[in-house]
Amino acid sequence: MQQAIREFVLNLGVDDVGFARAGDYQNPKSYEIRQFLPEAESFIVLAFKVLSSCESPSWSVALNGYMDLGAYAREASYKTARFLENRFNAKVATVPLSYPFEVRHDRRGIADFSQRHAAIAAGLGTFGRHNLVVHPRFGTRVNFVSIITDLELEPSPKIEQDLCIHCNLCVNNCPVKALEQEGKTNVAKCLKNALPYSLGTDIAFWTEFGAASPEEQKELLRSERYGRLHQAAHIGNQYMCFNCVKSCPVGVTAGQ
Ligand code: B12
Repeated sequence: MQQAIREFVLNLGVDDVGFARAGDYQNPKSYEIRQFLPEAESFIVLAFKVLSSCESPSWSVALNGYMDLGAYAREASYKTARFLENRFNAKVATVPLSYPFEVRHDRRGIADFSQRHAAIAAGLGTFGRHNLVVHPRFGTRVNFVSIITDLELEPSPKIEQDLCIHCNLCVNNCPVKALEQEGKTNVAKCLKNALPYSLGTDIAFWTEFGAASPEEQKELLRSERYGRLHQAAHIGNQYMCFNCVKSCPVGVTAGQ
């Protein structure tokens, strides 16, 4: 069964796949894995190499590479889940690459499930100094999605070796010094810089709009700021910084 799933996933063009038992999923801030699928026994993590075009000097091209990855990952996750249902009569729960997640006042900006912890449990990498998962072949340039299932799958061996080379380039290249504290990204700093057109900016814009005169309101709606907010609302995450990923030298030549 394991081999059939691996072959199916790799034949879709997914770059790597790992397996873990439900009990191996550990994250104190996450919901319990059985909240997503009460019969959960195992989970499968798919790894997607980030396109080299994500390092384009053109911001729109770089972001488009991530959007391509997101669209493809969604399709691959759905196809894999359907394969498990059809072939093995399995129950499945697909967990998103990024959004949606529950919006709650008591867990602001925290997703329901951690793809990074799932990837590590499934033997797909180890945490680096930038708090991202470093894959043995693709380094930092990799994203993950998980599929939880009631199938009993043999877990992949975990990676014991530290894959981060501790060069500190990610720390030094972070424009807002969000990685100074080892093991903890300063989320507020990273968010403000990497996603400057997210909810906080939206609220600030509309607060200013509400207090403005009709003429000022017209100007605000014609502004570049509003244009970027409007676009972000359509495309979802409008990332403007990729420095911690781009500066990582681990696995730079893999799969390019
Ligand atoms: C929210 C989120 C962010 C937030 C917060 C990041 C963080 N350190 O938690 C922001 C917008 C800042 C962000 C930035 C980035 N992210 Co991000 N992000 C996520 C997302 C959607 C959810 C993370 C989460 O809440 N997990 C669930 C909780 C239970 O587990 P946790 O991760 O251990 O918990 C963290 C959060 O709770 C967070 N947190 C705590 N309090 C608060 C408060 C607020 C307001 C926020 C926003 C977060 C937050 O801090 C915890 C410890 O890190 C995941 C996808 C996923 N579902 O895992 C991708 C994910 C972690 N991100 C990813 C990537 C690639 C990035 C960026 C490179 C994107 C970019 N272009 O800039 C940067 C890297 C920043 C860094 N070096 O840390 C990848 C990582 C891949 C890898 N190789 O490891 C993931 C796994 C997406 C994916 N499916 O592949 N991200």
